[in-house]
Amino acid sequence: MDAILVKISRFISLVLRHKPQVIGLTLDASGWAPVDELISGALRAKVPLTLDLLRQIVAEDDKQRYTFSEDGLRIRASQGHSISVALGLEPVTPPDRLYHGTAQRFLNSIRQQGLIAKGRQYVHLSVDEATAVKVGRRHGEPIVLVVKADRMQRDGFKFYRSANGVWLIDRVPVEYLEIKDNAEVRR
Ligand code: HQG
Repeated sequence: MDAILVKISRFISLVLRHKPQVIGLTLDASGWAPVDELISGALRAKVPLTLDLLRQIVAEDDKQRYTFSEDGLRIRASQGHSISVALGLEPVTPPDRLYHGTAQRFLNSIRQQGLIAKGRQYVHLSVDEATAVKVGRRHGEPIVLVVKADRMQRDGFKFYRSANGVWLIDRVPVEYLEIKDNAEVRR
């Protein structure tokens, strides 16, 4: 995706996940925003957004972060919110193992508290280790934690999967985590 589109996409992510108020937008309870209001708000903020560009961003975004409503009149982020939205996801059975990428420097705290959502609504997990390494690298020297999702599910924890395939859960207590040897991650 062009640099300009990436920049606009970052702005849309800020608005739809974290701060709709920066362009005077209000999301509904499920996180949807009217497309025309998103575009007019972006233009007021000097972000050169058009309907065509928005369609291109939604279609080409590397993580498929955004979804249009069926009628195409509304848009929302599929996951990643810090503001509270009801995505309307049903609990689903996870694969036996899921992965969470984090930074080495958080390990001591994670050993004490398990994984918590911090600024976001959910803890984010992936089905593959490669994705987890990338996610962890955003924060520093990456390390991948294995989540014993089968045991968690048996113990009554609810797992959700976003429209773009990210696994979401409220928290992961430390007894369900395996901390893998970091040498494997660096290979
Ligand atoms: C860590 C990106 C200390 C957690 C990615 C993570 C993802 C703790 C950081 C999505 C902790 C939160 C989410 C504890 C968790 N003590 N640190 N007890 N529990 N942490 O960015 O998972 O590009 O909110 O390990 O690809 O890194 O934005 O979460 O390192 O899917 O679409 O606290 O964001 O997607 O960081 O990333 P984040 P995340 P986008």
